[in-house]
Amino acid sequence: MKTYINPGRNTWTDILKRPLFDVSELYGRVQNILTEIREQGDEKLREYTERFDGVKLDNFEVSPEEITRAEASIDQNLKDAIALAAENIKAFHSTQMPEIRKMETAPGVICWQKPVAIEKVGLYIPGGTAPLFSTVLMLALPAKIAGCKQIVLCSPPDKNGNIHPAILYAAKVAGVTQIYKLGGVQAIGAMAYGTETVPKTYKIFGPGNQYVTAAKQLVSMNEVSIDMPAGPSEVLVVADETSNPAFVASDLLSQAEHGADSQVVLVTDNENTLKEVLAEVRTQVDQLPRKELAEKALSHSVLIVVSDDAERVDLINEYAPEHLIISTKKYMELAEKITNAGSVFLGEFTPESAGDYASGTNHTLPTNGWARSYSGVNLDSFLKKITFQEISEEGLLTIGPAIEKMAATEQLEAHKNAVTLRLKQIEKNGTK
Ligand code: HSO
Ligand code: ZN
Repeated sequence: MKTYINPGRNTWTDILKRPLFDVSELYGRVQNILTEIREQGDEKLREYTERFDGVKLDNFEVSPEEITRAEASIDQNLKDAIALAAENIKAFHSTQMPEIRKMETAPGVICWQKPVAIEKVGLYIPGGTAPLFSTVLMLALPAKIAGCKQIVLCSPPDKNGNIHPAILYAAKVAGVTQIYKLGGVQAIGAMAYGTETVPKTYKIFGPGNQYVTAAKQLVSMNEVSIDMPAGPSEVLVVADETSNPAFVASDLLSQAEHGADSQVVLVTDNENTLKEVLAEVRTQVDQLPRKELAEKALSHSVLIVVSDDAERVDLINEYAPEHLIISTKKYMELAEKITNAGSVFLGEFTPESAGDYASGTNHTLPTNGWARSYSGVNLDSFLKKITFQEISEEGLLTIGPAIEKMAATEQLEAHKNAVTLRLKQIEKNGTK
């Protein structure tokens, strides 16, 4: 890990550069696979599943018997943990349902906005070294609360043609309607275009490797929408002399163990805290089963001392971390000044893991600086809002002349006429 003591502002961009995540060089290959899936459907899904996942499948859909078997194989403690997490995620996301508020913008002009669920959504859950069944809860529960009718989930099969039982169980708990054994580009293509087996969806959510990310970007250009641009996971922890160095180190490492391209950043106001945290990171990383991945992530991570309070705030906002943990004494003072971050964790007993699993907030968050303009996944991500308006004769008398004038200035005569004709009739017949 590199350390910096009061680096000049002009060096911040360089110091805080994320590991490169440009998938555009994959576009050509990924687009070819997508085109084949679009044109030949299931046949190509079968071919690519055999090639990339090493398993021949006649049927991609997970059967009710497989779900029952998965459920039976999961121990009660895990079921209880999933139940607790699901309750909190449901509670938090339920409060996000917007109310319909009819309002009169001018006398007789009534406008309102109605949230309507996206009818069909596609969720992608990666396989691999860590089966992220928690992500199933983070995506499917809000989809259910929003009222999405079809919640399709794809996750790659292992060599025996199975999906991890915890993923299947979480999908059942969260109300996923169909589960398919499909990974990578095949899964994204299937959910974007639809095939004989897999229904077409309207918005695709979820993390994935570089191929999945490239596929999501490509299909979002003309087929479906996607949750947000993806990049490697990251955390920025702010600590001072009151912080517990072991806690801080464990937070840095919990993000570092996600993958070699994860990035972790420590920001503190003094050199002593930096040294203590670094020593703890070294001790703890040695004991991790995923030590190798974590060490790779640490190799491009940074520890920074910024003595000036205002500068510290500026540096954090400039970096726009996906996760921001503030373990300083006066954490609320700093929290109020945060303008760019995906999710903020306050005080020394609020680890990022809480938000990753069970506190109720969503863990699908903007990475790579996208927190400057994107929110993490929330109920809104599964809704669109339709506006309605109802105008009375009185209402049109109030706003009509302004519309006529504006339309004429834009030289859009038909627009103007749509008002003029009605105003003339009102003039003739009077208002009711
Ligand atoms: N920290 C990850 C989410 C996750 N962590 C899932 C554990 N499981 C990205 O926000
Ligand atoms: Zn995590």
